[in-house]
Amino acid sequence: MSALSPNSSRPSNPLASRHPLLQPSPAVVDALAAGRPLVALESTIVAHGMPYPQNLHTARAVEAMVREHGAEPATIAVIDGRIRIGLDEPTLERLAQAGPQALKVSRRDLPAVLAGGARSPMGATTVAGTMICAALAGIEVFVTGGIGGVHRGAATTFDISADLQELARTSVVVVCAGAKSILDLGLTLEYLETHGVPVLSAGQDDFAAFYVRESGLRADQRLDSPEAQARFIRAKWDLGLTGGVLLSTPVPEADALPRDAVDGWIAQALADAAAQGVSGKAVTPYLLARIEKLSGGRSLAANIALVKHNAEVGGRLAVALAADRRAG
Ligand code: PSU
Ligand code: MN
Repeated sequence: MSALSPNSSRPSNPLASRHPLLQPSPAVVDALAAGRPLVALESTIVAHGMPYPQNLHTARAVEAMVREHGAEPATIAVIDGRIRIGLDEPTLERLAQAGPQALKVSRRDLPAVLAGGARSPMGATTVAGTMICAALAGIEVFVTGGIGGVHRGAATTFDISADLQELARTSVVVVCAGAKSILDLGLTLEYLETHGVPVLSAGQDDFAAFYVRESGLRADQRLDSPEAQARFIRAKWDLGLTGGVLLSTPVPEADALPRDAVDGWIAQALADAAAQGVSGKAVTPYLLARIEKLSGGRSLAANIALVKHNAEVGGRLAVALAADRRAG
């Protein structure tokens, strides 16, 4: 593990000093050595959010998009009891094929996939899980599709994603296309406000609603340029205000789905989940898969398009944040 690579004198694991369980991919090691900014990507979206092989193709396309905009992608997962920062091709393939057999890893689940060392189950990190690992690795920007939030009916189920609490405490920017209306978007924004999480929007005034561009709910502030976003983020963290920032950007117009159709699929998926008694961490993956079926795959195409767009926004932001730090 600690061997030097043959063609250089740099250590093979520059992240070991940050935490001994962090294991960067060779591409991430190279990016760190070159001073290229990193963008974290989650793995629950791969294992639990999309079917094989579209999940694998999407993961690759998203990585390529980040690279195209000047940053290095680092897909995060827990494999063989180590926190992988960047996955090489065979490992990404393994995770994509494992699908729902991989453990869905949020904050509370991290010990379960680390405690057994190499015998631990494979772990696909959620937004919360990925934020924790990204912060450990010193990565400031993280791109996902949609975040978890306050579920409809949370007043009785208490179902509020750990993603929101993580945004409150962990200093990483999460770029997303808002959240699906399987959630209560109004309550999700209220929760974020209570916990002091700024919600920025790029490209429109509204917080985005995943397959649909507008949610009817305003973000706190619209900041279209990566430079303006970077200044806002630095201003927050320079004040000692730890915690995340949510940056929402809408699905590209050409790929957005009709609101009425989406509302119908979501209502049906929620009714099916209730009839089946689905609960706990199974709820979100169940709803995602159900909506894909009900939409005849249209939701998947929109999902892929929006994640790629988020990767462009996140890649540009990572470059601007790195420049802002250098300008200091
Ligand atoms: N929303 C999506 N796609 C996803 C997820 C959410 O549109 O793949 C995943 C993310 O990994 C998110 C997790 O962090 O689901 C939230 O799960 P829960 O609601 O159980 O906290
Ligand atoms: Mn939940």
